[in-house]
Amino acid sequence: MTLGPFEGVNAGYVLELYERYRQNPESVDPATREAFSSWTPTELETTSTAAPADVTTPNDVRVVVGAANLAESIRRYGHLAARLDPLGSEPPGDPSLSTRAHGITDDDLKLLPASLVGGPVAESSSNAYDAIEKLRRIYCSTTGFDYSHVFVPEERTWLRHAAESGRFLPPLDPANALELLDRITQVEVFERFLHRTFPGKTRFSIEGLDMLVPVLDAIIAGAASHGARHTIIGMAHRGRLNVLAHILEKPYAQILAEFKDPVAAGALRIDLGWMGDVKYHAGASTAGPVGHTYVTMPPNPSHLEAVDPVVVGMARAAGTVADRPGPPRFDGVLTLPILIHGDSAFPGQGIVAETLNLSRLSGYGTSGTIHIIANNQLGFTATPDESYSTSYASGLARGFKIPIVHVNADDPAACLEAARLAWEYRARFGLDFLIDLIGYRRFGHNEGDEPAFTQPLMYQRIATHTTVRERFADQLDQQGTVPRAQSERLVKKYFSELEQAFASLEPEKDYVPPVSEPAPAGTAARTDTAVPVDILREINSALQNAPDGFTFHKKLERGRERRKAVLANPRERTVDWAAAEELAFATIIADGIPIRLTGEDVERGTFSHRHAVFYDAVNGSRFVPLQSFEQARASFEIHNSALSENGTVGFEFGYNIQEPSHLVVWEAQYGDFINGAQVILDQFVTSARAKWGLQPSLVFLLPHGYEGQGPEHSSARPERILQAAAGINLRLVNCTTAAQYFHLLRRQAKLLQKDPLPLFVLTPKSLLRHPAVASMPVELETGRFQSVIDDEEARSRVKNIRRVVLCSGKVYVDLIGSEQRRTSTEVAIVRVEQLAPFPGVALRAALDAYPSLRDVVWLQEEPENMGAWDFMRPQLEELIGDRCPLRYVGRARSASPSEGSSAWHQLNQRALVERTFDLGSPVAESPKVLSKPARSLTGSKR
Ligand SMILES: Cc1ncc(C[n+]2csc(CCOP(=O)(O)OP(=O)(O)O)c2C)c(N)n1
Repeated sequence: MTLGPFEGVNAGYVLELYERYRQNPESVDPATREAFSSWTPTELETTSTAAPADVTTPNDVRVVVGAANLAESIRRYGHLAARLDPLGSEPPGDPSLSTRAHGITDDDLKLLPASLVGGPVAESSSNAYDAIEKLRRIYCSTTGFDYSHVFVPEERTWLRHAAESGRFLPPLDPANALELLDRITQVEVFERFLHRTFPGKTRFSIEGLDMLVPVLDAIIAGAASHGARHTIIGMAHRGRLNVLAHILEKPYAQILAEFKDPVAAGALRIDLGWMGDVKYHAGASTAGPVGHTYVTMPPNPSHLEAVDPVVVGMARAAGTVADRPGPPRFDGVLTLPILIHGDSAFPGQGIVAETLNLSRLSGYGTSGTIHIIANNQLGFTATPDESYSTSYASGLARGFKIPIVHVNADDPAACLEAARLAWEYRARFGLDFLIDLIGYRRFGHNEGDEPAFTQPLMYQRIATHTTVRERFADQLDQQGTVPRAQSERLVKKYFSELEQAFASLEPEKDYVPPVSEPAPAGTAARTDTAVPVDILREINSALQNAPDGFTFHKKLERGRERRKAVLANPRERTVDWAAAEELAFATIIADGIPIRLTGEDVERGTFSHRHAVFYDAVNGSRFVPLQSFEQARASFEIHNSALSENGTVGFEFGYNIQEPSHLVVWEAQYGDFINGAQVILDQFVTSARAKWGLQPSLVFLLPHGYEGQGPEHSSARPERILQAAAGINLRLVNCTTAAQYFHLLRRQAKLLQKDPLPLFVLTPKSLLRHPAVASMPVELETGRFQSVIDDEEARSRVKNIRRVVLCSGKVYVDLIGSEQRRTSTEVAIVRVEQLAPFPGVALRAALDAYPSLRDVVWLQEEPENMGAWDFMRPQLEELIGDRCPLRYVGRARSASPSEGSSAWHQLNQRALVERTFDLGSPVAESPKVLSKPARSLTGSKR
């Protein structure tokens, strides 16, 4: 055992150990015992320039241990005594930070060598006291370094050295100081101008956190110097306009035009489905690189933190190269994501934890996201005590081993040091970093709000608290660096810039609505998706080529044998759902379109049907056929996701809008769980086009169908999706055959450029392997996706048909497998494969084919207040007119999507089928259907 030159915590630990050994040699392990038998603690004196202390007596050991522990306490808990609040509140402090708490005095420290404290401060100190005082200035000043939770020694050592070396402090020479003063003047004057010009108008001023802008400048410039070419910033309302103006370079004229609200004068394009959004939600991109990097800020809904996974997904996509077969390559250096959080929202919103949890997962990492908490010490009216249970707003980040720097936003140099540390750490370790920028909020939550109602004392202090610009200008004036007259000239300069922009404003011209033109009608319907069987056979056979010596699991071998022959006979129903999906994906990749497929357990597939990834049964190695087949011309990536919906769907949405040329597919474990992502669906996926002119094309695979598995494994809640459907914002499909699925996926890939829309697919569960769902190879070679499928059997007797039943998905299979179907000659079953957009033309054609209709039935498995009924009803009524009545068959209105009992389920399914075919019973006259539970099934005797 070589004990080497000791420093800091090591010294403390070793000396503690040595003291134990001295008192009882048996209390340490044999190797340590042996080392200590020939060692004395004077070996600690290595590099000190101070008079060497002879540390050999027990009392000396106690003093040395005390000194080492004091140094360690300052490093670990110094942030608790740091003066982080610009408003001057007392820091909590910690007893372990006092010298006395360690049983020693300042005089004791003066007799000890500085090397005992260790780190860069030791090198310039004459003794331990001197070094400790320097540590106090570093750790207990206006910066609180909070990194002791970082477990990886290399990272922690780097952070310690970075904090203690002062290497990241900005040089505040005249040039730098003036530049910084100039910047914070620009930031402050912008807000003051808006305040004066639009009194009372909401702008969510940055004031109190003005240093956010120079901090962003420093991070972006630093990252660019390390090779970043694209910065993506996610942020909420606070300070957004200022960041848009000064970091994204959004012209003042455009922002001022938005304050004038020019929509009233004709910019509204409701004809294109565009509704716009409030100005502090708008996104922007720089027209060209700023320094060396482009900067983008995606639009953001009010839902705090919801943009977090979107930004990291965008960053992932921006750094991904996917144009070659195999897995895509990700280069995190190219893209820098920055997330600006609220101090109440960060700890409070679960999506933050979901996003942080993605940060180190393969397939989701960004090589480090820089987080900034814009900490104004309030959330609307709520205080920190009311907002979080952690000590700091940033507490959550500790669990993810993210280094944290708390910094007083009134100390410009400290803020810039934090920024420099952040990007250097990211550049070195490729990991997340968090800056807790602690300031205050000069006005109320918004500018029309009275904050003194709830925070009277705080706002008394704020009323007399000078701005960071004024403080810094004073400081520079006193130092003689920048005279006061010069700083006043800066204020005037920026006021006059804004006044000029305002005077020459032409709101109708300066305001540019981000409208997306819809594709010409019928684009999707005309899309050709057929693939000749010969080509499919070649691709299929290439997909079966496993690496030499690869051992498949025995049970999977049988499936692979079947898969080999899946296209053998063009007219045999051999193509099941999984085969159709794999062939669709393979042909899309062969067309040069990269695919990304993620979701919980997607590699195997929840229902053990996909097996897109094989593991060698002997050595565990991975084989992904879609990454290695010979015809591939683009990458394929598939990732089992973290157990998250809101976070992962947000991530995929971001990936999708950043890389719209990739087919991005997210699969729910069961469709029911998608409501965990309801915020992302509502605020981004289905409304992004109407609010922000974005054109997402994300695909959702949502296992759906009533199979007796209870209320949480039956319904993907199509009613929620349909409620959001408004013509040009999404497609919802519930298709019934493997061939339809094949054409649908291929159509989506082809529409990525021409007519992108999010696609929701209600996918089968038990039907994945059902013969009724399987298709013939020839169906892949001919045709295309059909939004409505007419009843082939009924075609020969159209005049006899009294009832057309319209239905969708699995319930169709229940109908055609029923006894009633075999005997009934008067009922035709028409499948509505696409629910939204409403396939009116195809449905009209189908209904027109039956001249003798007595009624049309909408059949669904879901309760009447769920499923597609509410969406279909008005549109079908309009389509059918007074030709015949429209009736409903389905479960009665219910608070829960399905029964919890499998037997009860079967009862209801049977009743559905019976009512559907029953042309004569009074039930057919009544829209209300379905049984109550039989007493025997409820288990109740009453
Ligand atoms: C998900 C969500 N819940 C509630 C709100 C309403 N709301 C808007 S701002 C705000 C306070 C946010 O506080 P903080 O995160 O500290 O940011 P600040 O406004 O102080 O900058 C609240 C509760 C919201 N916008 N989003």
